[in-house]
Amino acid sequence: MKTYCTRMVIERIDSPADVKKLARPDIDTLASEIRGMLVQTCAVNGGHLAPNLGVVELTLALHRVLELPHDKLVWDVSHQVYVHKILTGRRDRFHTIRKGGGISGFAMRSESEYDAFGAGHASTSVSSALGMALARDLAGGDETVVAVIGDGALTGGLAYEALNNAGNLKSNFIVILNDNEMSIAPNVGSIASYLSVLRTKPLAKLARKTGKAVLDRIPLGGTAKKAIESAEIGAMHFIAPSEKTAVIFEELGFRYMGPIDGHNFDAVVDVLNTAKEYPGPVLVHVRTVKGKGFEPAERDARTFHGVGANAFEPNDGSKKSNPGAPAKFQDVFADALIAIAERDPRVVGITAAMPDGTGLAKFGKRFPDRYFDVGIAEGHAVCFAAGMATNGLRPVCAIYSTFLQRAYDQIVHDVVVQNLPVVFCMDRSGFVGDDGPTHMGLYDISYLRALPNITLMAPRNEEEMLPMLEHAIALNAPVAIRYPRGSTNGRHRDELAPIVQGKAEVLRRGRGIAVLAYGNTVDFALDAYDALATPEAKASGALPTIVNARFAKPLDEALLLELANDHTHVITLEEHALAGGFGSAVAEFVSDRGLGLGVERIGVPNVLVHHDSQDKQRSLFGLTAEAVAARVAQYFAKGAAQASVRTTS
Ligand SMILES: Cc1ncc(C[n+]2csc(CCOP(=O)(O)OP(=O)(O)O)c2C)c(N)n1
Repeated sequence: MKTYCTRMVIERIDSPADVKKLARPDIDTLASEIRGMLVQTCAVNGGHLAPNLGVVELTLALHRVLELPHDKLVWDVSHQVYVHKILTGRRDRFHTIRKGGGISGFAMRSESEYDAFGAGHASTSVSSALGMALARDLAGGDETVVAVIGDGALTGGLAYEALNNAGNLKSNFIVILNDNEMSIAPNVGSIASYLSVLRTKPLAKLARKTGKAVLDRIPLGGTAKKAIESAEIGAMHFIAPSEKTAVIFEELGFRYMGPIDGHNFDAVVDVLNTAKEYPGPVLVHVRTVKGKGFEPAERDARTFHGVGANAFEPNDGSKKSNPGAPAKFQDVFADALIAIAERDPRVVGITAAMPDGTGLAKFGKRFPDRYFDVGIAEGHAVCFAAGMATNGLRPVCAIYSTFLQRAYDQIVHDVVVQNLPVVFCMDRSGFVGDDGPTHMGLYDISYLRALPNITLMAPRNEEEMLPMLEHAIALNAPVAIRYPRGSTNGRHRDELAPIVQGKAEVLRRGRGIAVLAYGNTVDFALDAYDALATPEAKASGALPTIVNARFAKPLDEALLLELANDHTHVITLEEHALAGGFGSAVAEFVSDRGLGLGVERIGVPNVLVHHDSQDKQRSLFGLTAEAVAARVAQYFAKGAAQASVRTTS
């Protein structure tokens, strides 16, 4: 009897060399097996499903043509690197992606020699790949260097700085523009419109007219030529030489090749082989469909750009509901901003390509004329806001803590130095969970606290968002408000004291030790208090003071002076780096004033925080009710021991 090998093609792929060995029909089988693995894994672990489904053939073609890891392949943002991971010896660990201890959802140099450059933020690929190409030239090397950048990431200014430099340096390297017409939401701006012109008419028509002559001059393989000649396979057209000046990339000194159907494996292989041989910088424009091969993701690439763990059914893409889930900070922020904007026509909202993640899309629906998505352009967003503020508006920039890092000089030079009333709403401040170190919002207090004029605030829970935002807009000066990913545990909903500039709120009065909590850490402090408040503790008065700090700048110095009267210790809590954070501000004041207070700071020491659940990340650094309660209990136990030593001696 004949036996058949039922081993899947994907099981034979342990390195890019195995992709090179595959018979051509096996490539199609492999593509479909990879898509199956992507859907099944993202349904459980969450992740960037639609971007990865869109680059399956492109990645396979790159692995077929390049000699990895000798050649260098750089992925922009690198959220679309899953297929590359599956093909580079990480297939067996793919089920661990984004889980604590598992592989990262982004490219990481420390994870694999095939990850030439780490990323997580957009628009860095052309610069870093160009740097690699120049280093190769200086060393006399021969490796091919390729950057893959999406049309969304191409809205970021850094990419243009690199293109400008590359055209001048004339080093050999390849930029692949993966054009799927989407950022997370539909791509915006004139570059997006320009690409759509390039993608189709009138250049395509023109190319068809002159196509044969053009093709004869381009050293393409047979498959690509046939594909172009038949003009049946997607939009595969080359630009006629006479039209080259109309192509911005040619103007910048690149040889432009495209647009190519990025799902046509053979055509992409041919074009890559051509680009590899071409002297000087080449830009290959491929068109892909975000979510390709999984109908729900093709239909709604925006939702399937990034999905949470266990968020959809892998068989039909239907959403798994999470009844009773508390409103997220991003939604609470959007509602608060809308409420304020209803009363104040000066208020406008700005997002840098994150309309859904920041909640600002909802504001945009209510106030389409006062809503601005500027693309992945945080620096521009901030300077644009500064300009608006000079002309009487009250711009609110909704930008994640980590992405605001991109705009630091604009914050300093354009907003703070001119003391302009721009409000920064920094979602995803603190631990972000499964995205890992590139996305952690752990530095904003440090990088903002050094600046004059600016006020730094953090709501302890969702209910404080509206009054804080009102306060921020009324201040008529730069303000930054930080709040975490998701929501607080919702257990502590005491009545709110009015927000007063630079004033903290004392929530529980104790003695000896005070817990000064900033932002969402107030809940951990209150939980700790509840756990400590036994009848004995209440009777002996061995309970801490709990403070909702509200402001990291200006600090409530009067409260610290007052606490120094009947407290010997303070513990500070923050979901932030210890260096330069809220606790540092407290320690500086205590030291400068020579107050007799011991300061213990709980936060993140000088280490990278890797992907895991937010809860695990919190417990790793002692930001839990249990850890805080244990520290306070230790303090009182020590005090009691000292008291008993005193009384017995
Ligand atoms: C500086 C920065 N701002 C915002 C983001 C959030 N972000 C991640 S992917 C993405 C869209 C990228 O679009 P594109 O490059 O076209 O890739 P696609 O997902 O469409 O393949 C955005 C805005 C980021 N990673 N970096």
